Order: sequence, then structure tokens, then C-alpha cells
Amino acid sequence: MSLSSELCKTMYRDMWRIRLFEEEANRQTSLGSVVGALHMYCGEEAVAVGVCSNLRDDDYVLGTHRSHGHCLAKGAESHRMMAELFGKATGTCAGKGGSMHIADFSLNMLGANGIVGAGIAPATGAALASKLRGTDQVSVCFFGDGAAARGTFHEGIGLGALWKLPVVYVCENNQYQQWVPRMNVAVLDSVADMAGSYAIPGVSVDGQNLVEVYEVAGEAVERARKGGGPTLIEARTYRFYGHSLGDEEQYRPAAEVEEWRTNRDPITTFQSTMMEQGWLTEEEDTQIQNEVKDEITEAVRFAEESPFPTPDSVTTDVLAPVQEVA
Ligand SMILES: Cc1ncc(C[n+]2csc(CCOP(=O)(O)OP(=O)(O)O)c2C)c(N)n1
Ligand SMILES: [Mg+2]
Repeated sequence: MSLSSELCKTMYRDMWRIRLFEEEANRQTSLGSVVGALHMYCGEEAVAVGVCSNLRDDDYVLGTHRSHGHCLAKGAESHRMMAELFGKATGTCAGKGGSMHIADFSLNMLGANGIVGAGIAPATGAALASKLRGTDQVSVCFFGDGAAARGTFHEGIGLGALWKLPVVYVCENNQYQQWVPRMNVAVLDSVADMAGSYAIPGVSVDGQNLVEVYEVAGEAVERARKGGGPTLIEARTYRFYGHSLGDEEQYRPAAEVEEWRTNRDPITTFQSTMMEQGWLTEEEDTQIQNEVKDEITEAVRFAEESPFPTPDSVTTDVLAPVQEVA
């Protein structure tokens, strides 16, 4: 394995940042502090972190309705994200995006999206813009297995492949589409197999294995950056919570959930790997987890103390400024 222990520690910390941020956001939703619905990413952390750790600051990311992890992994500050969930003016979208439309344009994280599959076309468009401008920026689009059944998937990948655009399509196959098991509605078991229709590489990875995701994504990002065109990655993963808060989860067996939580947790799996390799001591582990806990406590304090947007700002930050055409 070619990873440095420093990078591994950073990625390990980032997975904890996502886990603890979300568990706290979940709690805050129950308390009534978070405005709107909340879709938990817990269990899927290795996908966002493994992919985004290969990206530069100026690369683009588009997400899903389940995108806290994508935003944090792209470098967003947890206190501004928590403020966004609280609908506060100090949030990454000035309090007007919330959980499902969270974005941070300063990091080229172009947004979560409440419409399933709606990030695929803009990610392809951002890649086209990079190509036309002659930059070597790469776009990454995260989407669910449900989104892979939508027209936008085929339209986006079709154009990305035809024009050899610098884009990496990352399907987070968590095996459920809201309350529907994927195999009730899908013909192919692997989403990666659909890449053949567009003559691009398709790779299926264990989404619970951070190192595997990091390495496969690294090859795909490099291919895109060097002009080799798109890759479709399927990361096989699982969400540890229901589809959104209040989901009674009558469609998946409790034993299955328990099995993934106990034996397929990407954080504890990577923790064991690091300890076996001698990259992480118990003291360092405790320190990392305590620092992340403090970070999230501070994020909540910041969100609570921040002001709501004022009524006179209702039309700002919503639409792009109108530009006069000569
Ligand atoms: C176009 C569209 N159809 C339906 C919905 C309702 N909906 C929200 S999330 C979801 C399931 C999406 O499944 P998947 O893409 O696998 O993502 P996951 O929730 O598993 O991360 C559905 C059907 C929607 N938001 N947009
Ligand atoms: Mg799914």
C-alpha cells in the first residue's frame, strides 16, 4: 500500500468528523433545531473520504440528498455546515440551503440536491467547462443506486464519454432506494457493469474499505485529469440509519443492519488496519476522537449563537446575479 501514515490519519479523522457531525445533527433534528429533513450518511464515510482525498481544492464535487459527508470530505468547515442545517445566516449557503441543498462554492462543492440524480448533468457540465477553459480540474459526481436508474445518469455519462470529459461518476450503491431494495427493481447486480454501454471503465469497489476506495478513485481522477475521460465507480456500501429521520425501516431485516454496523463499519475497520500496521497508537486514536468531539461541540455552539437571516435578505444568495448581455 502506497499511503503515508499522515494521510491515513487525516482520512481517519475525516471519517470521524462525518460520523460525529451527523450523529449530532440527528440529535439536533430531534430537538427541533435543524430545519427540514435530514438524510444520514453514516456507514458510507469511506466513500466520500476515499474519493475526495484524491481531489485538489479547485476540483468540483456534486452530491446527493445525503451529502454532509461529501461536503465535509471536500473540506467544508463543520461549524458553518451546522449553522447551515440550523438555517442560520453564517451557514455555507447563508442559511438558505439547509441539509438537502448544502453547498460550499468557495470549495467548488457545487451542492447537494433534493432531486435524485440531479447532480449528474451539472457535474458533466462543470467538466465540460474545465475542458473548454483548458484547465485540468476534475469533476466528481456522487449519486445513489436509485439515481443510476434515472435518465440523467444515461444522458450525463453518455455525453461525458462522448466528449471524453474529466469527470468521475461515483455510485454509492447502498442497496436501497428509499424503501425499495435495489434488486427488486434492477436488472444488473453491479452498477459498474453499465459503464460498458458507454465504453468507459467501470469498477466496483468495497465501499467499506477506505484504502480500496482511495486507490481506485485515485486512478480514475488521474485518468480524468490527463484527458483520458470518465470512469464509473460503484462503491458497495450501506447506510447505518433509515432513509431519513422517522423511517420505521420495515423493509430491511434488523439482522442485516446489525451485521453491517458490527462487522462492516468503515471506521472501525480502518482503525484496526491502522493499528495492525503500527500507524496509530491508542493514545493518538483517543486524541483524534476527542479533538473531533470538541470540533462538533464548537460547531453546535456556533450554530446556536448565530443569527437567522434577516427578511431583507430573502432574495439574495438564491439566484445568480443577472448579467447584462451586450
Ligand atoms: C426524481 C426524484 N424521484 C423521487 C424522489 C424521492 N426520493 C428521494 S431519495 C429517494 C431514493 C434515492 O435512492 P438512491 O439514489 O439509491 O439514494 P440513497 O437514498 O440510497 O442514498 C427517492 C426515491 C426524488 N427526490 N427525486
Ligand atoms: Mg441507495
